[in-house]
Amino acid sequence: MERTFAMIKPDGVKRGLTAEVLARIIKKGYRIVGLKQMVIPREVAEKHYGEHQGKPFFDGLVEFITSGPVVAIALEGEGVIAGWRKMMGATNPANAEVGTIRGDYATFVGENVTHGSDSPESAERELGLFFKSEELL
Ligand code: YYY
Ligand code: MG
Repeated sequence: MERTFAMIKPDGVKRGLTAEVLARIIKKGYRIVGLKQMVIPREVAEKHYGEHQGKPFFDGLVEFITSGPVVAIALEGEGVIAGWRKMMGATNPANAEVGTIRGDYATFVGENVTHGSDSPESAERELGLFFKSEELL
């Protein structure tokens, strides 16, 4: 069964969207196999977003993602990697369809509420960065 790494980013937690995002995941039928609220250490944030190192938004992105608590989530389900990306909507909320999380709850690309792995390889890598195997039930 496929697994992915999902996250409610600091803006989502701060704005009280945790329950709304978790409710959408649960109602969709994905299984939550790991869940924790945490402040991401800078080294972990830099690894997590390693593919964006050197881009103009990288420093701001690391600053933002470490700025407050996030909710780290491990999800399991049929086609969950692409399915969770679809539920989130486009990276830039201006392009995200109404009905998606980013389409419904965000206006600015720098604060777009949620994260989701974009491939099986990044899912495995990101789950390993955020969860020990014994934390996944
Ligand atoms: O995977 P996803 O979050 O949809 O987008 P990425 O292209 O991986 O970028 C990661 C993260 O970086 C994005 O969610 C917001 C931020 N970002 C930005 O602030 N400005 C951009 N031009 C592109 C991305
Ligand atoms: Mg990405």
